[in-house]
Amino acid sequence: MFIAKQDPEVAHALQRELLREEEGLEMIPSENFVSRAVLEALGSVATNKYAEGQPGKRYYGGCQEIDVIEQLAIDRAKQLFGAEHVNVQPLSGAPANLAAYSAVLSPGDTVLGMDLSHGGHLTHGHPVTFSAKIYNFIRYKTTAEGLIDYEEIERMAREHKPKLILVGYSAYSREIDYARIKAIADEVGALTMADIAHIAGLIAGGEMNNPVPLFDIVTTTTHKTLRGPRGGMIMCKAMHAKAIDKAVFPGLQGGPHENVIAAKAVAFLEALQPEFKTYSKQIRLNAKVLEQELSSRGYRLMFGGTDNHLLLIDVSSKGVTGGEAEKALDAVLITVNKNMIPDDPRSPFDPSGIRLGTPAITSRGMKEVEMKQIATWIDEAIEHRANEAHLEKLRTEVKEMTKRFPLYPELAYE
Ligand code: DSN
Repeated sequence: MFIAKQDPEVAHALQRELLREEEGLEMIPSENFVSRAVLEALGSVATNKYAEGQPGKRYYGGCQEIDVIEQLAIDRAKQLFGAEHVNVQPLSGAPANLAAYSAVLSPGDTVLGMDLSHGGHLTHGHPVTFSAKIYNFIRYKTTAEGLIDYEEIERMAREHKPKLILVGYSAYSREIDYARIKAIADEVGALTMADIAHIAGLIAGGEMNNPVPLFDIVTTTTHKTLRGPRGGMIMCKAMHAKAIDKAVFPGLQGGPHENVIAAKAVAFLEALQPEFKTYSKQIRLNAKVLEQELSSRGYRLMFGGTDNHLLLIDVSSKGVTGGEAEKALDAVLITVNKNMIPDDPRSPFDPSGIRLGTPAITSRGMKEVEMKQIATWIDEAIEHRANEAHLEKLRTEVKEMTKRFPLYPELAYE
């Protein structure tokens, strides 16, 4: 590796990060492990090129090969999701959402979106965001049973007459009835938008409902269940194509990151293969096993369980905060994130829950039997969090298991 000679400090940190990813169990549901082919595309010469504009219509010369790459990414995404129009240039999920809003909304317009603590996302109108300063976000919540409250959405839509109704979540673990939302939107004359960042891979693999044929706009990241590079994408009906493209560039962004777009193209080709269906099915099977194993040990699962890749768990009944549970699991090389639960009485810095998921460990080839073992370790780590000897024993066991599922066998930075 050139980097080892030229910059040993960065090389060393990368080597340590590689080791951390290999030794541990990555269970943050928004993370995944890309293939070597995706890594190669990310580190390719396409990073050198400016290509503002669209394939075939650029503001810079020398874009002939970049056009081929970006068109491949667009065509493959269209095929994967059945989209009429795709823009692969958004730098990530938050800019994709902002571009989508600015394409179809005027300042002051009303948007109906899910409350963050009920499984929504910051960019769906949380007061700390820039978009909340521009648009009038009204936020709906889940029912007392923890499910999407379609009747309440209908009531709120009739009352507030939003220009846009937004679904798609970052901690909600259940299926979404897109047809029902579309019917509500049609009744009040609203546009529909789904943010499928978390579940895009499950939709591509045919494991979850696909909003793309129904909704006006669908945004996603490409690095979660879709197992591509860190980036964003917007799909829409042909009637919104021009507005979406203009909102991304020149509205919000400059030159697209064409190395990332090359990596998106590679990841989409991978997602079109039959093995990806098997992969996405296994993600859900694994999440189901964790659901059963953890609820049988007395953990309270929000939303009553999971239909997708993630679990939101209230750990307060175990006498710990989300932050304490995250730390206990970190100590045994299991990486999760602390997370708010619906109407959490605690602060976001140390909430009542943890959120965990199966996309990354499933990419390593782990299946039901490993999930049972992992559930035992999670429970033991939380229960014995003050017992360093016990934590050391669990760390050793985790390392022994992860060794059996090599991640990047021939990769080294130093
Ligand atoms: N930060 C991402 C997540 O972890 O869900 C969403 O943007």
